[in-house]
Amino acid sequence: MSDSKLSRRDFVKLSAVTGGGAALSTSSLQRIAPFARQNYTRLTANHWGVFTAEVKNGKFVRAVPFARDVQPSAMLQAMPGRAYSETRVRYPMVRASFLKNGHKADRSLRGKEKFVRVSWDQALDLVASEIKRVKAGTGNKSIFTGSYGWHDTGAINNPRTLLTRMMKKYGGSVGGLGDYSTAASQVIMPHVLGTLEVYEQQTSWDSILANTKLVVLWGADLLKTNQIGWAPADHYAYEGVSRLRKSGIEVICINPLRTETAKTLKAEWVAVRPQTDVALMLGMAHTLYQQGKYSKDFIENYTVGFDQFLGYLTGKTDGVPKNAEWAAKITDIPAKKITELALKMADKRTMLMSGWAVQRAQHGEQVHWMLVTLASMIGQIGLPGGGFGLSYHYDNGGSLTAKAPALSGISSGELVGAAWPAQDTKNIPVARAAEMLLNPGATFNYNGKAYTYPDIHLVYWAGGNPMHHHYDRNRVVKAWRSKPETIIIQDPFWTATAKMADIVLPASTTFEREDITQVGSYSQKMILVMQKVIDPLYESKSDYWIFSEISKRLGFGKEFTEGRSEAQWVEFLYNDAKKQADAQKIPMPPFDEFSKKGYVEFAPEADAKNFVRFADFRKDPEANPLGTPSGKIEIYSQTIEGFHYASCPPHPTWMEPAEWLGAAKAEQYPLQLLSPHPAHRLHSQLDNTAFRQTYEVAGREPITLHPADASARGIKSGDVVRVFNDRGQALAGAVVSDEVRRGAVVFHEGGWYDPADHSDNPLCKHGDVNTLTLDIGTSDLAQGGSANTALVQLERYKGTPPAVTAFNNPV
Ligand SMILES: Nc1nc2c(c(=O)[nH]1)N[C@H]1C(S)=C(S)[C@@H](COP(=O)(O)OP(=O)(O)OC[C@H]3O[C@@H](n4cnc5c(=O)[nH]c(N)nc54)[C@H](O)[C@@H]3O)O[C@H]1N2
Ligand SMILES: Nc1nc2c(c(=O)[nH]1)N[C@H]1C(S)=C(S)[C@@H](COP(=O)(O)OP(=O)(O)OC[C@H]3O[C@@H](n4cnc5c(=O)[nH]c(N)nc54)[C@H](O)[C@@H]3O)O[C@H]1N2
Ligand SMILES: [Mo]
Repeated sequence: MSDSKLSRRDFVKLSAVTGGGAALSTSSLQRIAPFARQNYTRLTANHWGVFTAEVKNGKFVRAVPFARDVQPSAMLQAMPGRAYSETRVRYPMVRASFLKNGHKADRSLRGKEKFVRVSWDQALDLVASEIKRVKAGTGNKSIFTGSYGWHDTGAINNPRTLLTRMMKKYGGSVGGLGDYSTAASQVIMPHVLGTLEVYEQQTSWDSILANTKLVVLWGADLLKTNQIGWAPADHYAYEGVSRLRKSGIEVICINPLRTETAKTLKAEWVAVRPQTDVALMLGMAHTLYQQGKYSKDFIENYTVGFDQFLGYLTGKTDGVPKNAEWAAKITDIPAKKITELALKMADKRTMLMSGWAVQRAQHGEQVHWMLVTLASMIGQIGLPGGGFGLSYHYDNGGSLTAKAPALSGISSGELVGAAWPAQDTKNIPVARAAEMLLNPGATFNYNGKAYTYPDIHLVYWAGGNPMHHHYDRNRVVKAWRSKPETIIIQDPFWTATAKMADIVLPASTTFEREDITQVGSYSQKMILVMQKVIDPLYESKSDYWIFSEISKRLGFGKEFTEGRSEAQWVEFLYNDAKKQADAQKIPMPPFDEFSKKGYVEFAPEADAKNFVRFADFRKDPEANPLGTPSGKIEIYSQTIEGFHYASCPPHPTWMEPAEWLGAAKAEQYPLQLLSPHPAHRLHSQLDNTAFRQTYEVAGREPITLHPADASARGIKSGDVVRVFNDRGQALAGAVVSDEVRRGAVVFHEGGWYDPADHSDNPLCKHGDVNTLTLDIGTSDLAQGGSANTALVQLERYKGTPPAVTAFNNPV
């Protein structure tokens, strides 16, 4: 989609800032250790896609996208700047008083004091002795290695897996359960559909283009979020969206924000009030029921529990019919429009494409449950181009799946030793991490069982940035400054998390080591060697090297590495995949040939273009039942009924969230805070490059607000504003635009945290949205994070805004 508005605008803006070249200053270049003055190229890949790294005079200067990438991400231009960022952690570092007093050091000084450079031997000895000490004292269950995060790609250097592998060989540790992305849906969907559903291949784009008459983007921004993938992105979705634009197929965007995807596709914009999608869907479902326009055949043959749901829908059980008029009051969409939308969707072949922000909110479980219920009433699930899809916006869902072997990674391994009693409570839902640290011994519910939070004494985080990703920053900081005795961070950069640690281990970036990866989480179209581009900068080391060295000190170095170097693992994993391929008659060259070329490509399966999700179930639900207790779609779940959770009733239900525009609290904090994912970063990653100059406003993270909300506060575009609520406060740069609905503000996640002082409620000078979010679980069922359940107020910042120091190193 090389002609899309998004890409053209980005490339123009970018070349103005970077001159089309590398995003780094000459001064930073000069400080880098001298390399051989060599010119060469290397093929590699990371979350952003496949590219060739150009090296000039020993320096990585440019990432040139893979020739057949239909829409490379503009963010590729930030790659050299990522490698040479001034924020690189250059050496192993230890917090001054921790070096002196060990775990007895004053924890409240975290983030306040200097770090001292130590040798690798000293750092590794210290880490190993801390792990030994805690294990001997309070046991493996007081070591937290949840270590959630979007570290880079690679089957070998997956720091979270390597950390788990190391700790399993040492008797175990407390890990993280689920993710921040889809926590609510991935727990409820197995009850409803028998699959996680959020990570499933979607009905193909070809099927959509040939059959669909109406595409609904339900809180999904395909052009923005498909730039990156968990495995390197193949960008197939851009071809899909490009063809969709030319096809003339009708597109509707239901979103408080008019997205780039909506604009590119000239979609009708339905600016729903945030967090009220369940009410909107109920209003539509009521319309279809009342007018007899729903598929009785589908409901009867493919679902269970519609009758029990009906009592709620019609108001028989609670006296409140969930009709279009009822929904209009909650959603701020006129009843006529709700009726019209419902009838249109039932009338045409419709694909409901939903993103995930809708479920990253309190009661987030209900949204996709209600979407599946609505799609069931429309009755097109399993038909070409019809039904719903929860991953068109992610990992390029809807691409063509190749006939390819699975590339495995180094495994997290088997638990060794009896230190960890056999029980299933050792992992904590990832978004409950601060809660766990603050409330050891407290019980919580999760998916039908009650658990107890362990008492954590040591935290080891490698490849994630909790001081970006976790909600309610002041609360996380409080947890870190009060509870754990030891905090170890392993990252290439001085993130806010690293600044708040005791021991900081400098990981190299993927450009500085060799690895292997599959390309395209769904398409699986290639296996590729991530060739090393440059030598490790400063004293940084690969994650594999670091964990191997610590394992050695813990007494099981050989068991950890299985005697293989990273290069030997690349060959081993390739040959393992080749064994599967040979058995399936999929052509794969011998390793030497592969490693010379750099990649092997796999052809799409013969019928990939015709793939329709749920087609088999549709054809014969008895022969191909779903993995639910009934084998059918569960509109009412007896399993969930048995849990007796007020926060997650047994059928889709509209429940008011703790903070929304209809809450009493909206009088004090009248703006709903949305924190979607940034178009020009991967979470907090790349913010520490010159690339941020392409989106920053007044040197801060932008916040977008409606002209009426802006003028009521005397705010214009370019102003520095203070965003605040009872939990926190942050500065941001105002963007006034009627592309966000009134009453909502858009403040992307991932702006680097930059506290102005060491108080309990410091002003973030740069714009970390999680200073303002609410740290509560989605419900007792999934305990996901509730990013989008937050109200704020906003004012023009008076006086001279303080200088941003987020990208300064603490040494
Ligand atoms: N308000 C709000 N908050 C959110 C969200 C939201 O929608 N709103 N979304 C949530 C979601 S869905 C997610 S997935 C999380 C993301 O949260 P994170 O995944 O924690 O965010 P990243 O910024 O990607 O952090 C990855 C870290 O890994 C480091 N890293 C990169 N490569 C390597 C490597 O090779 N080795 C090591 N050791 N480290 C490496 C990076 O420098 C970075 O610090 O954020 C969540 N937070
Ligand atoms: N460029 C880029 N791409 C990414 C990422 C990134 O950081 N940067 N992160 C990756 C990761 S880890 C994940 S989990 C996915 C996230 O994928 P998503 O969760 O789908 O992405 P978001 O941007 O949070 O939200 C998508 C849309 O939902 C809308 N929305 C918010 N609240 C509501 C609401 O109440 N109702 C409706 N109808 N719409 C609403 C937002 O305005 C936004 O346009 O993206 C992945 N892709
Ligand atoms: Mo995510």
